[in-house]
Amino acid sequence: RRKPRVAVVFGGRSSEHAISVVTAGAVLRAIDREKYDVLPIGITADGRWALTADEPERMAIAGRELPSVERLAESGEGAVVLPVDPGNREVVYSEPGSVPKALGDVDVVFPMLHGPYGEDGTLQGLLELSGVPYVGAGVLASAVGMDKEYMKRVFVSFGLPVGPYEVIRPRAWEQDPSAARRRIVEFAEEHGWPLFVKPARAGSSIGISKVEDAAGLDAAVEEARRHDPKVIVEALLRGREIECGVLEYEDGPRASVPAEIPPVSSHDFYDFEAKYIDSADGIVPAPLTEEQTRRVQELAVAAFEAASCEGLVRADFFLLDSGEFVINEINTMPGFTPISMYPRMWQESGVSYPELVDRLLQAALRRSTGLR
Ligand code: G1L
Repeated sequence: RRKPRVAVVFGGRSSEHAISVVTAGAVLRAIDREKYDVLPIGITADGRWALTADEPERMAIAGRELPSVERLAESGEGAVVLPVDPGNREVVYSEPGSVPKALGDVDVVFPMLHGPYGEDGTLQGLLELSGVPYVGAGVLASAVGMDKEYMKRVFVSFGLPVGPYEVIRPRAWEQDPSAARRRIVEFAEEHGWPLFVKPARAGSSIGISKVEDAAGLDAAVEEARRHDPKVIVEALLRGREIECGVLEYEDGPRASVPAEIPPVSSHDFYDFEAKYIDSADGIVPAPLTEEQTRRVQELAVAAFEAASCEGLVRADFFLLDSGEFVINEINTMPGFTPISMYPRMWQESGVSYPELVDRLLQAALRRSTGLR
C-alpha cells in the first residue's frame, strides 16, 4: 500500500458522543486524501463499533442543540449521526460494548473518544497491545491527564506552580465523613470560600459544584461521588484564565500563541457547553506582555514534558493578580473543532487546521518505529 491508512475512531457511549462525531467530521474533511487513506470507525451511542461511510458532510447536527447520548441510544438515532458504510455490511456493528475483530489493518489511529475508555489511557493501551500507532497522548499521559490528583502531583514534582487542593478518598468519606468534612472546612478557613468540589477523574465539567459554605459541602461531595468515588477540592483562584497549546514538532514540543477565556457571566464557571461550543468567546492572542507570553509558553511546554505527553496538549492556567501563573490542568484531548480554542491558538500561530491534523499524524507515524 502506498499511502498510510488512518482510522478515525469517534462517537462512543460518552456524554460527548455528538461533539465527537462533529469533530471527527471536521478532522475527516481536513485529512489530505492525496497523502492518506482514511477509514472512519464510528461507535454508536449504545456502544457498537461500525465501519462508517466516509461522508463527513453528514457528520453534522442540524441546529445548535446537541442530542444527548441517552436520547441517541434510546431512539437508535445513533445511525443518524453515524452514516454506516453500505459497502461493508458484514463488518458493520459489533455487539454493544465489544470491539469488533475485523477493523482492517491500519497504520495509525486518530482516537476521538471522550471520557472513560477513550481518553483515560485504556483505548491507548488496547492500541499498544494491537501494535498500532495512534495520535496523541500514550497510556501514562492519558491517565495522568484524566486524574486531577495525580496531574497536580506530577506538576508539583516537576516544580510547576499549582493551586491549593485536598483529596477526599473513597474510604475516607465512607468510613469517617465527619473527619473528612472537618479537614475540608479547615482547608476553606485557610484558603477562603468558595471551594470547587470535583470528581477527581471525569472529563469536562460534569459533577462539579461551587460551594459557598460548610452547609453546602455534603451535597457537593455526594454529587461529585456520583461520577467518581475519589473527589478533589480546590480553592478558588482569583485571576485571568489563560490557555496555551503545545504541539509536537520533529525536534520537540512547541507552544502556540496563548488565549484568554473571559469570565462568563451567565454560567458559574467555564462549563461543558462553553468549553466545546462557545469557544468562539476566547480571545486569541491573549492580551499579555511579551514576558507573560514567554512565561506561559515555557510552563505549557514544561507541563507537556512533565506528564510525558505526545502529539499535543492544551494547558490551562490562572494568571493571578500577583502576576504569577498557576497551572490548573492539561487536556490531552482538547476541543478540536476548527473553532475550538486549541485549533484557534495554532491558527493564530500560523498553523492551519489541515496542517495541525497532518503534524499530529506525522508525529504518530514517527513513533511507529518504537521507543526513542
Ligand atoms: F488525537 C488527538 F489529536 F490527540 C486528539 C484526539 C481527540 C485531539 C483532540 C481530541 N478531541 C476529541 O476527541 C473531542 C474533544 C471531540 C472529545 Cl474528547
